Parts: sequence; structure tokens; C-alpha cells
Amino acid sequence: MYMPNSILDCFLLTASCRDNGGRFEITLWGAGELGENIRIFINTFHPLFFCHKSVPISETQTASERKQLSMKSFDGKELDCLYFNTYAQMQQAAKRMKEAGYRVFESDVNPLDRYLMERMVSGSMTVSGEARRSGQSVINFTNPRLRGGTFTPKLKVLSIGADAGEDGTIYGITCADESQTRTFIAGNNPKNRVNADDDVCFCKDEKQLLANFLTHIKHSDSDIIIGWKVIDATLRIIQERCEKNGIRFDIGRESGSRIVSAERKRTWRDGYTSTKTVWHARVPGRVVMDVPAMLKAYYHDPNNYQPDFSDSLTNAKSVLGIFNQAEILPNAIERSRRSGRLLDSTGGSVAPFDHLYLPRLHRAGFAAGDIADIAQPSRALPGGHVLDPTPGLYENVLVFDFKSLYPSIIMTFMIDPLGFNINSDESISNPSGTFFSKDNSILPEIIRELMAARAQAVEQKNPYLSQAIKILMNSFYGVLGSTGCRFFSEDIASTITLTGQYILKASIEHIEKTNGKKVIYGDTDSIFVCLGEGMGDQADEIGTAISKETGNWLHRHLNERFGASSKLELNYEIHYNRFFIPSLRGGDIGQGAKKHYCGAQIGEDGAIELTFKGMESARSDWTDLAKEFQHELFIKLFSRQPLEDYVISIANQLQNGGFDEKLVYRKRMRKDIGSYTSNVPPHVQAAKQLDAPPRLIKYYITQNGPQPIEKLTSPLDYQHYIDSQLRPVADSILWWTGKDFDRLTSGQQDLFGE
Ligand code: DCP
Ligand code: MG
Ligand code: MG
Repeated sequence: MYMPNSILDCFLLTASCRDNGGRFEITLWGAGELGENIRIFINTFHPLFFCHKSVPISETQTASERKQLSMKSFDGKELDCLYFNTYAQMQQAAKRMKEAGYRVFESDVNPLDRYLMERMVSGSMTVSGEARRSGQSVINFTNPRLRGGTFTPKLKVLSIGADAGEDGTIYGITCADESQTRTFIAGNNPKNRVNADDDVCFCKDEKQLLANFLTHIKHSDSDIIIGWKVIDATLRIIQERCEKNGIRFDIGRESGSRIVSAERKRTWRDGYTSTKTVWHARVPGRVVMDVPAMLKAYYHDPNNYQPDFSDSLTNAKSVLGIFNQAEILPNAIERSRRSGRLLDSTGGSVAPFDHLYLPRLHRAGFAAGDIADIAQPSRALPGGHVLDPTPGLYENVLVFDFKSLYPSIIMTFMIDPLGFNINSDESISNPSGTFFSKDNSILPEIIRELMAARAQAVEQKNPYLSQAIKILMNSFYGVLGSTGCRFFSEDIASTITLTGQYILKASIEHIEKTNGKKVIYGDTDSIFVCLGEGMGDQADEIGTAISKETGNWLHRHLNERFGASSKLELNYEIHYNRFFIPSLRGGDIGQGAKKHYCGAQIGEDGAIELTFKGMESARSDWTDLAKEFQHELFIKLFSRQPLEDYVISIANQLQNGGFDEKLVYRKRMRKDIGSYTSNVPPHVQAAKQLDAPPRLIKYYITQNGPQPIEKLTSPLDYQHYIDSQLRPVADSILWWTGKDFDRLTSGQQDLFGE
């Protein structure tokens, strides 16, 4: 059916491109407002990059067009745009020109990405042009007009799980969506539980099972396919079995679905390189999301979400439950709208920066360079300021933290690659001594929009989305200091951190001066103010007042000094009734450990809630015993109970075998076992004793060295646990009371009359 002049809102699901028959082709699939599947085919877009106008025509012959533009590079030179028929021609031309000594601009931007970014498509888009309806519900556009939109789609999700036998054959597949669950079973395998409520289809063999499954995928026509390890396990195996059975692995909205592998190389600090095979799903028209990967991408701990693995049926259902409960889809949609990445993206920061920045830069009349052309760093970049803490026990500590510090600095001081590079009538200075244009800036505006999105996420009580947007914003500072980004600049990145240092120091000085209270610690953008004894009742009032007053003062100060309009907000975060900073291990007594503390909030009923930062209790590589021991010591310290008897009794019980089950070390294997030759760490020594070591190694230290819990033969080395688990934890607190672990446990304290 022909539909002239159609205008449709849709959300981008999948995008692919290729050179075909001497042209560059893009295929996009989107989901429409009324559940239509929208297929967009483009073959009139020309891959492009820029070069200096001064490059001779003879050097750019392979371009299908060389266009004069009113665009410049950051150094003020005029640029031409070179268009090509294919991506391959574009890449070859860029390579040749670079070899001939000419600079090229943005030749490393993928033309598919460029097509989308220049139309400001971030997930949502409006398509207009003539359309043709085909099949059930596909609307086809060829070379339509496309621009970014604001539409939020309602997407259909299908969860899949599969059961395979030892020989790899598949005997069960379940597909679960909101309204129905369908299980396909080959033969009469008794391992399959069959529930009367669930729709079960018995198939004569694997081939029929696969065919029925593919038909179901087609009919249920979901926008999203999810599962637990759905790409590198479920779909990969289904693809393999389809091949074996001579069936086409067509799980997309058109043919061409593939699960493909790529080798990812990684070089470790010790020079060892490992390669890992990663699997990608290329499915036209359907987004494939691996639930554990998406959970991680949205800052959930996958360990808190364990699906049922008993069979494909319970698995598919429980994974769908997890997917919904963790609100992965709404977060993915929102992040796609903010970053321009596709829905299945799990991270990355350089690409979102390009996506948001480049089109705005072009509209301002400039093009950026290639990543390969950035100057290599000449110095280590400064980081945040961290105060030297004074160790000890404190009463009533208030914690303040700047809201989105680096993004706020970017907005306040108009920090921006374009604004840094071009001359401008009006510029704004900052504490690091650099200058940025006041009237030509892009990044502050991008950040402003993201800030608003984060505020909205906070308002909607969505901490995961808020965190995702926070990381995206902070990554925009991060990429400016990373050589993987075309906008890398030591000057800009250090302007941000040095300004952060200035703001932290100035605020601390101001708070101490105006309130007469001591700041005991601070890190990057956090400030710990000690009110002292008896101030508990007024703490919140004082905290709110300090936060407001400091924000106002900064506003005046930054305006007077730099002509900046402050966007900085100092949040009052928490009041700890008691607070402890341990002494630095192996350091002088008066030296506190940075980034280590324990705070206690004491409820009206006297209940104590502890917060650990950096300490053993907050780290996974310490034993349960050490954590419980530390926890209890702090409870006693904060409630002013003596510690000595407790320390002695724990040490005794340990040696009498009373805590054996709490002495397990857990450590993850990060490299191949074979890569350790010298200096084999304990967990690897333990792993080597197992035939098939798991990734997470659980082991004990015994009198015969490390042994995995599965193969424990020797008696435990209690002295080791005393030395490395109890003593350091105890001494970091005991020094404050003038005691020490060895004297206590050897019974010598009496000799000193304590
Ligand atoms: N920072 C960073 N990367 C991180 C954490 C922090 O670049 N993973 C930098 C940027 C932050 C600054 O340190 O702006 C302060 O860290 P916070 O954790 O306080 O983060 P924000 O101030 O940005 O956000 P919030 O509003 O949650 O405090
Ligand atoms: Mg902060
Ligand atoms: Mg902070």
C-alpha cells in the first residue's frame, strides 16, 4: 500500500550499513507509535570527511564531490568537504591523503553514526516522506527525511531460555512475554516440567523444535529479545543448531541475523596480554539485550538478581521478571535519548560525546580533527584535591558534597573545546588561568540538558537512571582527558580539576572562617565538618545553613573574581553522630589514611548504623571474620564500651577453631592460570589445585599454603589469620585507646599496669 507524505514518530531499534553495488546503504529499523515496524532504507547518503581548502584538487580525485564550505578547523583554516560513494572509498582516500602528508578531519567518524548525529537522532526520530506498507505491519521508507524527536515508545519484550543436552542438542526452548509463555519440547524429555497453565508444544525432533521456535519469534514479533547470557550462550547455540539442521537462523524482522564473535585484546600491567572472545548479536529490527550485561550497565549488582536455572521455562519467566523489576528498558530508552547510543549499548563515552558535540560544532562552523592526530600527553593530569585527614574519633560530623561538581564547573566557567580554541571578544577566566569564550560554547549547553535529565530522574526516584546520567556527564570530563577522544586537551582537562581543587579549598576555608568549626577531611568535592560534642540536636539545621550559605558565598566570590555565574551547589548529605578516621598503617601516629573512614548514625532508640568507606568491611577481599570483627569493634567504640576483652576472646576463639567457616578468602581469577609463572598469588596457587577452577576462587591459608575449599587437606594456619586479618583491623582502632593487639593477646597488658 502506497502512503504519500507520511510523517511518523518512531524509536530507533537497530541500525546497519554496508557498501553495496558502488553505493553506501543504511538500513534502520524503528518502532512506531501504534506498534508499527518501520524500516528505513537510505542509499543517497555519502560518507564524508573534511580537508584543508589548500589541498590540491589532484589529491582528492576519488571523491564524488568536493564542496566548498564556510567551515574551519580550530586553527582557523578553511575546510572543504569530501563526499564519497562508498565507505571503502572514503577510508582509502583518507589513508592516501594522510600518507601524502595532508591533514584530514573527522575521517574516523563512522558514516552511519554521522548520518544519525547530523540529524540529531538520539533514539527518538521523526520520519517523513513517501512510505509503502508491506506485510503485516511493516512501513517502508526509502530515503526519507529524518530528524530527532522526543517520542517514547512502548516496546514488546520477549524473554527466551533454552535447554540443551550434554551433546549440545536443544530439547527445550521457552519464549515468555507479558501475556503468554510458550515452551517447545523435542521428544518426551522427562526433564521438562510441564505446568498446566503454560502453553507447551511437543515437537518430533530438534529440527521441528527450531522451526517452531523461529515461527513463534516471527509471530510474536517482539522489539526486544532478552535472556540470561542470551547472546553468547542461548542464541549462539540456537544458531549453531540451526546450521546443523539446515535451517536459516532468521530471528530478525528480515533475513541476515548473525551471532558473531570478535576477539578483544587486553594488555595487563605486567605486560601479559590476553584475548577474550566476545559475542555480538546482529539482528535486523530486534534489539538483543543480555540481562546481566544490562544490569551491570545500570549499576545493579547482578548477584542480587539470580534467575532460576532449573529449566528453560522457569528461566525465561524469571529473567523477564528481573528485567522488569530492574526497570532496564525505561532506563535504556532514556539513556539512548541522552547519549544517542542504541538501546543495547552498555557503556562508552567517546561515542556519546562525538554524537552530541560534532553536529553542534558543525552548525557553529567548525570541524574537529582525527583522533590519530591528537598530541600525546606531556604530563600526568592533576586530579581532585584530597585533604590529609587527622585520625581519631569525632563527635557530630556533617558531610557535604558538591552536586555534579565537574559538570557544574563546566557550566560555570563555560569550559568547552570550541570556546577554548577560538578567539572571542568576551571570555571568562577561571582559577587555573585559562580562558574560554563566553559566546561560543557547546559543552555547557549539553551538560545543562543532562543536568535537567538527572534532576528529573532524582525526582522520579530512579537512582539507577540518575547514576547512569551522572556517569555520562562525568565521562564528558573524562574524555577530555583521554587520548581516545578527538577533543583531548591537557589544558581543558586540567582546567576542570584545578578549578575543582580551588573550589574545594576556598569553600573549606570559608566554612572554617564563618562557622568556627573544623573541617577534618575532604576529597575532591566532599567536605567533612566536625561540630563537636553536644551538637547532635542542631546538626541538621546547621548543615542546611552551611550548604546554603556556602553556595551563596561561592556565587558572589566566583562572580567578583572571574565574572562567572556559579552553578555550584553544595549538598548537605549526612550527619554522623560519631565518626572515626583510622591511622595510616605503617605511617606515623598522627597520619590518617585517605579515603578511609567509618561513620555512625545513632537512632533515637540507640541503634547504630555504620557506614564504611575504603575500610576492610567495604572490601570484598577480606574474610567474613575480619569484617564482623571490625563491625563489632566500631559498635563498641562508638557506644563507648571497652574493646579489650572482646579482642582477646575473638583471638582465642579463632585459635580454637571457632571461626573456621569465616576464614574463607574469595578472589576472582582475572587472567589465565597459565600466565602466572613467577610470584603466583595465593588464589592462583589454590586454583592450580583444581581440575576445573571456577572464576571466583574460594580458599583457605593452611599450614601447607593456600588450599581451595573444595580440596582442604591441611590444618588452617591460625597464626596467618591472626597476623593478616585480626591484628591490622584491631590496631587501626586500638591505637586510639592507647592499646595494641599484640600486647593484649599475649596477656602482657598487666605488666604495664593498664
Ligand atoms: N569523578 C569522576 N569519575 C568518577 C567519580 C568522580 O570523574 N567515577 C569526578 C567528577 C565529579 C567529582 O569527581 O564531578 C566528584 O565526584 P562525586 O562522586 O561527588 O560526583 P558528582 O559531584 O559529579 O555527583 P554527585 O552530585 O552525586 O555528588
Ligand atoms: Mg559530588
Ligand atoms: Mg564527591
